[in-house]
Amino acid sequence: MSDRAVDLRSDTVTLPTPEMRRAMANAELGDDVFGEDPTVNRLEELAAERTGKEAAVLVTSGTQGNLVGVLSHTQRGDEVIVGDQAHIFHYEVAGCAVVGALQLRTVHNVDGMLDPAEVEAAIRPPNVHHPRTSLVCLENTHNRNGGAVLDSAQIHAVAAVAHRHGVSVHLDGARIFNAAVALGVEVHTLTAEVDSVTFCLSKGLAAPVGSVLCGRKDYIETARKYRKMLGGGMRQAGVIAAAGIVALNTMVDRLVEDHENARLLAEGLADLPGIVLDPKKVRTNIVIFDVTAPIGAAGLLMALKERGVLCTVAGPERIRMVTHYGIVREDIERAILAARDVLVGVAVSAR
Ligand code: TLP
Repeated sequence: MSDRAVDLRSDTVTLPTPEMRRAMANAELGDDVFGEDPTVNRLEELAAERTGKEAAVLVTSGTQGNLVGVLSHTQRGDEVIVGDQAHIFHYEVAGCAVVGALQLRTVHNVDGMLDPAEVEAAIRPPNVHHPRTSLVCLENTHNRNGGAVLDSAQIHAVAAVAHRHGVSVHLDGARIFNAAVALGVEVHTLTAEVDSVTFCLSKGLAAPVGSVLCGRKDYIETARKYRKMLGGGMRQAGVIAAAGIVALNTMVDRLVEDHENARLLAEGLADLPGIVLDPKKVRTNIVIFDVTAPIGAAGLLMALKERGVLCTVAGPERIRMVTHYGIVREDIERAILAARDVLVGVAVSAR
């Protein structure tokens, strides 16, 4: 058995493939702020094509992509509707409030979905006292909802309500390729109804850096200004884009493996004492479960770490594990064995 840690903290820990490293070393470069990096331009064209949008812009991260994406749809003082479990709401350092002077209004997230009727009720009618509702944000797959997947009908249902009221829709599609693979559809079928989408190259697709924001041509022109304002004008960024092109061309189909490993992990964990988890809900590469055992989430995380298995805490009684490129079936078996070792020990000593 290998001594290497089984790192299930995130798919952000993935390392670039040998083909990516070669492409980075050999990339044709120019100054991207002048629009002259041919490799960035190729990546942006490819990203626009995959998402079915007119244009795209390479950004430094998912967080920058969402912030630039939101700013490009809104004015200071507007209100943005997001799910109460959205990454934008929980993990993006209140960028919308700090940089955009935007008010976020939350509606319930259930299995990654927003209830269209609740969204409609949250859209403000014109009134001198109200902020203007200018945007609704969706997330697919949904991180805090355990990698839940939205299909095109669900996205359409929310987008139809927003558009009926003249409100735009931004999709945080950090893991949209996982959603597409889980559903067996092309990404553009999931992005057809949204006005903009951010997706990440540096998660399951294993590129070292970068995300892409896609949308209409004029919208992406606006986004380029906000990207520059936020320090995202990256000059010879073709070294990053080169890996991104390899990611899009070679790393999408293999996401199936990550999903199978996640399901296997969930099935193995669900049987253990003190774990509450429905493996049927695990459709992509994120496994989130509750720990009812007295050890708690922080205690389980530490005990697993001592056994060479790394994960993250998602709440006092909640753990997250993420499968990715570099995690193989044997790692999943090791993780399950380690969790069994800890939790069976806890159950026996509690008797
Ligand atoms: N998520 C990270 C952490 O921030 C929690 C992770 O390990 O999952 N949207 C979604 C849905 C994300 O999961 C993330 C990253 C982002 C946006 C932000 O991307 P980065 O980390 O590139 O800024």
